[in-house]
Amino acid sequence: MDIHALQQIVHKTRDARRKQTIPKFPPAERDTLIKKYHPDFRESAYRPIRFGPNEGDKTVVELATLLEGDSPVQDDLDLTPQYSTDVLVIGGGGAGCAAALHAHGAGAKVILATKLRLGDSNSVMAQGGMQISVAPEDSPVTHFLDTLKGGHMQNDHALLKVMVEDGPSIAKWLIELGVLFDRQADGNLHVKKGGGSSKPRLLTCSDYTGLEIMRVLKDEVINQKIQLLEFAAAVELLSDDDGQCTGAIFKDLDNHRYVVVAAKSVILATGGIGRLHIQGFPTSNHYGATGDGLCLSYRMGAKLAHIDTFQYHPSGAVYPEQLIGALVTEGIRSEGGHLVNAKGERFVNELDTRDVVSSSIIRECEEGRGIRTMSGRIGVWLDTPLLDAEHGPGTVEKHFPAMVMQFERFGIDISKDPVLIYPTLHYQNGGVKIDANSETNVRNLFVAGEASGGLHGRNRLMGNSLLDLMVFGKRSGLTAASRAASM
Ligand code: MEZ
Repeated sequence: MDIHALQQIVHKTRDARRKQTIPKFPPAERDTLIKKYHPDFRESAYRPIRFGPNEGDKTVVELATLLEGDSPVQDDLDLTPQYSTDVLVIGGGGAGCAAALHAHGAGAKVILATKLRLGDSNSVMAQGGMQISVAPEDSPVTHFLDTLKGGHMQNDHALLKVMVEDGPSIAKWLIELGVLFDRQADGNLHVKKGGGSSKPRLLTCSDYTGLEIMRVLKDEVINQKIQLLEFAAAVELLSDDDGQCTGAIFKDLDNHRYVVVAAKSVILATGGIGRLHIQGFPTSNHYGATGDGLCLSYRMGAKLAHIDTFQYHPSGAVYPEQLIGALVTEGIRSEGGHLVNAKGERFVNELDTRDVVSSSIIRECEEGRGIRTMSGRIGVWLDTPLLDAEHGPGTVEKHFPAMVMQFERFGIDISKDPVLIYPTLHYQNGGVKIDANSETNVRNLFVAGEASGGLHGRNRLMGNSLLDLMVFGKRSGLTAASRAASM
């Protein structure tokens, strides 16, 4: 049967599904599912990674191979710096831009180096919004508690406290810079509800929130004339005799020469690891997401937190082939989109936390209730046309224009037909351990954004990443600048 014939089952079963009540997973079943389908899940709060083939844990071995890899830099490399600066920011996504802008604003000389071009990052691909407690019925405390619950109570409390408390001032900063968040008819910010959150808290720019934020941040970095080194892949950090970070070595991807940058403080904002396809999963990540920050800091002796946990976003595209792994925003489930198996049944509360929803999709597929494509991929349906059926024609097009365009290129109209989805490797929950000012245990080495770990515990809630980038980008930028000024 071709994919279009298979899609018909979703349309045919819609009325019955609307009446169906979705059982909430009892805690016991939930835990069993998480453990069964997420072999990287651990109960303990923090378990240092142990290396070695006897560990029997594929993720650990994959990580060990990455972290314990040899440095590409030869011992006799001339370390005379070609550039020197107060603050060196490595990474041109949301955290890197925020860090560079704040350090520059505090008077530091800043160089922003990035492996690809300014803005090439997971941040531009963030679709569903940014969690900030701005609604009258909400508060940073509620945001704290929701995030703690979503993170299986393993979040670093100090980091989480500053993230939720700094949130409202970050919204103000972004609006002043020119970010066009969605608004209600009365002009107030429009906040939406997202998975795992008890209150509406998502600030959105339609379904391209990250892209809009990055439009503004990139412009600002350019307007402020912050010095850029593009196509510069960081391959090693530098340190002095006291073990303090003093700069980095880059490989210029144009001419393959090494470039040495001396800096009083260094901020790593290199993002995640999805392109390494941990456990063989497809990924929603951009091509630069290869865990560079983890390797660089690990080789400097930085501590890691929760690095054995990754987020598999429930809805990665499965069809067409060209979109495999691409993100299909959680926003669609937040607006009421059903997940449907081959029998036309719902099988999970679509707004449960991502680890639970992903686990249950994998269960449906493993137990024979998945839908197979002609090329042998498997997935379940996300009933996107339901939104038009429930809220009126044009709803999908109005609220998810980027998603509509993404599928339209391949002749698929998501307001008419459901999309096939399967979990996709989306986010590195853990990373380099930092304090509330984003500094690691290596003095003058700061890490911000997805490369850092601890804040989200073992499972990140939708929309908390964009806020993380801005809060810790800002904190790292300000602290690195004041540290440099004191030297
Ligand atoms: O925070 C995210 O990962 C997010 C909002 C993703 C999405 O589904 O849109």
